[in-house]
Amino acid sequence: MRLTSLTQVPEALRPGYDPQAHGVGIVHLGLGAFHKAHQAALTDLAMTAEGGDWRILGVSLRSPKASDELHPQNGLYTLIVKGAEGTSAQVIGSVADAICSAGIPEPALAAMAAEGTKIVSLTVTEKAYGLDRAAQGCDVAHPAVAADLASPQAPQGVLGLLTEALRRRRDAGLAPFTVLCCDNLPENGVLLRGAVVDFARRIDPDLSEWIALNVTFPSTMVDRITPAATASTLAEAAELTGCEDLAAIETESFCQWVIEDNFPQGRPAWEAAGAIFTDDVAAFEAMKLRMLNGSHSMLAYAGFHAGCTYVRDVMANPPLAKLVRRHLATAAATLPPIPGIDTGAYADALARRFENPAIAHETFQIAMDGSEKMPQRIFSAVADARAKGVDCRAFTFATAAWLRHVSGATHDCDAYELRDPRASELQAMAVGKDAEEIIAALRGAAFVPPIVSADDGYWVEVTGLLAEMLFEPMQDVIAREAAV
Ligand code: CS2
Repeated sequence: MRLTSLTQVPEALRPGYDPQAHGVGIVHLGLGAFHKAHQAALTDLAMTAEGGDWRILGVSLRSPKASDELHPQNGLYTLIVKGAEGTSAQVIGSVADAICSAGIPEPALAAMAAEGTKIVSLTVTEKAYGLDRAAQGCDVAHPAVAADLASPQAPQGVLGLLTEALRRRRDAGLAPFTVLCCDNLPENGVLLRGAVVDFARRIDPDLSEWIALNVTFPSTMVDRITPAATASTLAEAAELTGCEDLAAIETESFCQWVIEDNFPQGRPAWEAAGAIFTDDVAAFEAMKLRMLNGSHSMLAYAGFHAGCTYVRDVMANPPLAKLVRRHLATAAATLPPIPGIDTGAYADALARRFENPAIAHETFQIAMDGSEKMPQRIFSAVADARAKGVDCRAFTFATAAWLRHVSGATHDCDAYELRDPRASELQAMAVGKDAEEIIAALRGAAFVPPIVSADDGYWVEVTGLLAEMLFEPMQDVIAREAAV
């Protein structure tokens, strides 16, 4: 097939507006597949519905791969949507351009400080924030935070970039931008606000006060299952559009965005794209983190070690699928009621999404960064479960499966990379150790909340399960667990 450029895509697949006629109003930090499938796609729909200068300058913080792919395509890319109703493709026009700030922060800072920029949004994953969650401030031991505190005018990390750009705006007499965190963290706006205000205080107390008084950090809940793009994604995009596209991505049809409406400088008409604006994002976020993400983490660890490459393989394995259902029900039982939400129906919908045969979502991908994910996905639910008398077996099972993964080798001794910012700390705790030793070390780790660390009954159960998982094939442990 002879492929053309994306600018020549058939009319029906083009953005519903002329991208060039719209200015940039958003700088996005963390230009990955998730941003392209979620916020950029919804901004595209919002501009189709109501216009506005809301195009996005995408910034990758670490690798130039995304900008190398998107820049030559004028920011255009194909979004392939795979649902029960079939597969469709659409070219997204909301990304105006893409740059990489690694080692050269100036263009990103200049864009964030530009008068037209009203929003800086972020999807940088949990580990990039340098959050000290206990104190809700910045973690000065985090390498990017420490480096940015030492040279605040040439920042590399998100706290440094946000703070320096806000300083420039204040000094230029410009209104601040709204900071929109779109990562899977509880009350993500509140957490990020605390970290930025604390970071700025360490450099310039007046700036910190100006930020605290003038900058809004709405919290959000974001949801769309988006696997990393592969060669087959690009081949499918070429087939669907007739165009060559190095930046194509694929995602599910489900998409949810719950946002606190606090944008003093304005925002796109995201409600026209289906976003929900509410004052109570925290309740939605807790539900999503504990149910979707918590069961995702459990099934990623247990599934990967039971030979399931993709989430859909887990759901096709009856004992594992039963444990996913158990996890969803347990997580739901820890939540306070949310008006208008039936958590049973939400659990059913999640199971169907996980089963989606068209989505190849790797368990190994979800297994990444466990030490950054377990606190809000599993540990935060334990205290509520105890208070409500909910059986914690689903959580002890998930915790043991995560610790099994930390060993870095399968039951058949195939080694894999432990992808976690605390990989060396975790492996020092776990490799060559027995279950008791691993648990004793883990209970002292800073990322385990004290109330969970002190729960002897919890750890007795984790120890028993981990001992089984260290000695037996994971499939056998799963089969026994599901038979209960
Ligand atoms: C997943 C999430 O990789 C992970 O840890 O649990 O990325 C999940 O797919 C998204 O939050 C879905 O919205």
